Amino acid sequence: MCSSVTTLLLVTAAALTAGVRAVNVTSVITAPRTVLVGEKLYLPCQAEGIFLTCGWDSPLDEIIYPEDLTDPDGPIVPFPGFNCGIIVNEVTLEDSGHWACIATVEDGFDAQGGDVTVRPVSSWPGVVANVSSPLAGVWGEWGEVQLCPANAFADSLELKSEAPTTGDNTAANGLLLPCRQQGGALPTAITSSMGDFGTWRGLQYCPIPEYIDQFQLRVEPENAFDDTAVNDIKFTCTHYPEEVLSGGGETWGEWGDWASCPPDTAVCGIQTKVEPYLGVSGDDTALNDVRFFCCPTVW
Ligand SMILES: [Ca+2]
Ligand SMILES: [Ca+2]
Repeated sequence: MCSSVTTLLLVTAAALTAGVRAVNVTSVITAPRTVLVGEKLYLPCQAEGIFLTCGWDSPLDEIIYPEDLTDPDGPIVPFPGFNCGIIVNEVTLEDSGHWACIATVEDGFDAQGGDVTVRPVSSWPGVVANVSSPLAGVWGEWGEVQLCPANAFADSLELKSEAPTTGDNTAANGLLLPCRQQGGALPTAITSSMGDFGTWRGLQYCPIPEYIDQFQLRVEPENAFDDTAVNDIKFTCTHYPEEVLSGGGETWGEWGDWASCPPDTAVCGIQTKVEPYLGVSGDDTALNDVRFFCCPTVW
């Protein structure tokens, strides 16, 4: 017993001497997060290096150790894939406050955490802004506004676009936005209206647990030949303004400026402007404009 403690101290001392932290805790709660009563609260945490214990310190100042959570049907279970992570299956208002993942060493600890706010289900404040691309096509009609469920936001996007053809081109035709609750579930997806042409270009995801908060459209101006209006979309996610994701559409036209949700909000709804099919002799354009709705991520 004496020798194992000695070994641990020696190894810890060696790690410190080498300029390496003996333990390094990483957690994805780096920004405030809101969840609704009854949702799951995902608390991923990974501890690397030499540590004695690790667990989550709750707002009630109880430390919950994943290794103690042996009942798979219990109210709190270990988070698979994370050595120090836990999942609270149904949050209550008492779970509001600061959560910190803590790993202890012989002479101290390392911790990472963030604030969680739990709201009653009825308190969804709804849309606070809508944002539109400064550059858009001139044809079509606005479709219905579709909103994510309460406390859910678009965390990914898929573009439907028609690859170049020798006939009448339409390029971008529509968008699909999966909505993810801050509690983690993927309950639904929203689209507003869509054109009849094109193929789905693959879902582009924000880094978990972020949401879409900015977009720009690539639009071909009206011309004397074959019009296509919207061709492609780019977007960025909360806390990752430098990481630009692309819809993978067509390449006619120019990129417009960014349309950005206000601070501490993210995309929770969509409305599209689509030109209805004009028949075999018409010059179709399909998708012409996009409007995103923004809801507060913390309230
Ligand atoms: Ca189009
Ligand atoms: Ca056309």
